Amino acid sequence: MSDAFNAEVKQILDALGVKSVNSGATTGGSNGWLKTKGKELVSYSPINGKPIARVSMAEKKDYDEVMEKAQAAFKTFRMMPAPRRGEVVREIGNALRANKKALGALIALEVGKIRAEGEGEVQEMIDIADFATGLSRQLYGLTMHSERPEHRMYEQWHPLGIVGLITAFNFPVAPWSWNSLIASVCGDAILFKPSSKVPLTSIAVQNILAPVVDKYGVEGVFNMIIGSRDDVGEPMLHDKRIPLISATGSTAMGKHVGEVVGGRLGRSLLELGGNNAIIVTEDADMDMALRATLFGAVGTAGQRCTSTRRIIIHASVKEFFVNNLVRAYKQVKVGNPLDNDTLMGPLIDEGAVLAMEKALNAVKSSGGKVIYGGDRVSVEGCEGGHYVRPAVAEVKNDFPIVRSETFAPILYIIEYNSFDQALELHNDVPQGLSSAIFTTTLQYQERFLSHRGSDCGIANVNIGTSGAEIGGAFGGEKETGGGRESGSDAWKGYMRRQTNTINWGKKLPLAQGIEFNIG
Ligand code: UN1
Repeated sequence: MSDAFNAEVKQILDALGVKSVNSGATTGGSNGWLKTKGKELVSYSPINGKPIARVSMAEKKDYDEVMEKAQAAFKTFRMMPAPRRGEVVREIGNALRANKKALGALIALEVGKIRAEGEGEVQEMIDIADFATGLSRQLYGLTMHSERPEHRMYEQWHPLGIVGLITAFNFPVAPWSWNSLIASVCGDAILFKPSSKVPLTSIAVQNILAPVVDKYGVEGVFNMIIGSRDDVGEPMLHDKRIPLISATGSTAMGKHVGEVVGGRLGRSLLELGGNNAIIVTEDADMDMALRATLFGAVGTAGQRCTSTRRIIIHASVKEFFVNNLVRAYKQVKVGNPLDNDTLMGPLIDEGAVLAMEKALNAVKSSGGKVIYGGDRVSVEGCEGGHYVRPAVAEVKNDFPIVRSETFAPILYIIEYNSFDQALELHNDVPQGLSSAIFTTTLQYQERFLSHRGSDCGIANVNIGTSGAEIGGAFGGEKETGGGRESGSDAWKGYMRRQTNTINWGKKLPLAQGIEFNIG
């Protein structure tokens, strides 16, 4: 690796206060870092497989210490008026704005996304900060008309407590912001456990927040802990002091979270795997459909939960579409994500490359055909990185491999003849996160969006499956877990609702007209 690259890495880390060895736990602010002494966790860059920096992981005793601080902080923080909490979040948004370039570059370095997508992830954080700031003045409850005279009935929303947050490597910090910035205007404290594949980006975010935490005296609200499953992950799931666990990851992981948290009647908010498809009808605008497919399937090297995994295409336009798609794929520059002309960076690690190869072998053994890509790519100056060529394969929707999510840039092409069949194929997978249709026919569009259409949490028309805006509720159905985070009224998941009925009269009428008198 060149000296220029090493100099750039140093510059990114210095700009964000990431050291060569970092503490694995903080209760927030410049004084919140614990002196963790656990096993050393190395963060390797997928760009070249080399270590970037290290973290001494938190142990169970650190977890206990952080939880105690979080509990105490929650008691104070919930007393702060919500609009003031919104001010804290507004300043966090401004701090993120000031650090957008550096943090975007660190995401590129640690996750392997291209710079533009790294900065895009930071932009999501900034956008949700703005949204949450406005929301801090709009945590509205309803008022109802009581059935009893001289009674008033309404509902109000109270802070919930400590929100446990577990996230995946592919979006190391945007889901942190959807959850933490909304939960904090709601008056909650947060305990964040990032993926141990990408700890440095989360450490950098804590450094960015620190001056705001100090200024408002909110240590204990934005907690972060990096530790093993045994020391941190499992204790979080079992901890009755955490009323809500919000988790992003695989369906297998989500089932475990749901079982454990459900077992103690806690709440869980799950954002799990997707198997997102685009239906391309015979009259679709092919140029738009091709561009959306390219971004959806190749963007983030196919490692978004919203990545496009299946194209369900009318037989009459399949050949045209596939030929043009392959032509576009051939022009995708795979390489160092920090280089400006790269369109696709590496996969996260060797395991991801092996999973991709295994999936493509399964395609072949089921009778499918790999039309393009799937081979490893060696990138000059980035030996040791995990580069592949994005793949396109012709398959049947009922191949077992097509029904499961492979977190890699593999796009499955599935042909249909009638629109009924397209909808059936579309919904015939276990997952239900994002979906799209490209069509110029109103009837197809509306059927896709109707209750008989897409069964996903997100359904788009003439827009791809990935790159959702923060303003809508984000999440999906079936094995995607049912959770909703980010915009719309997802904030309600981070609060507890209380229904209040007040009798301002001199009598005590019972509801349902019941008479209950002595004598
Ligand atoms: C994820 O992959 O976990 O809609 C989140 C999108 C992004 C978020 C993806 N806004 O693609």
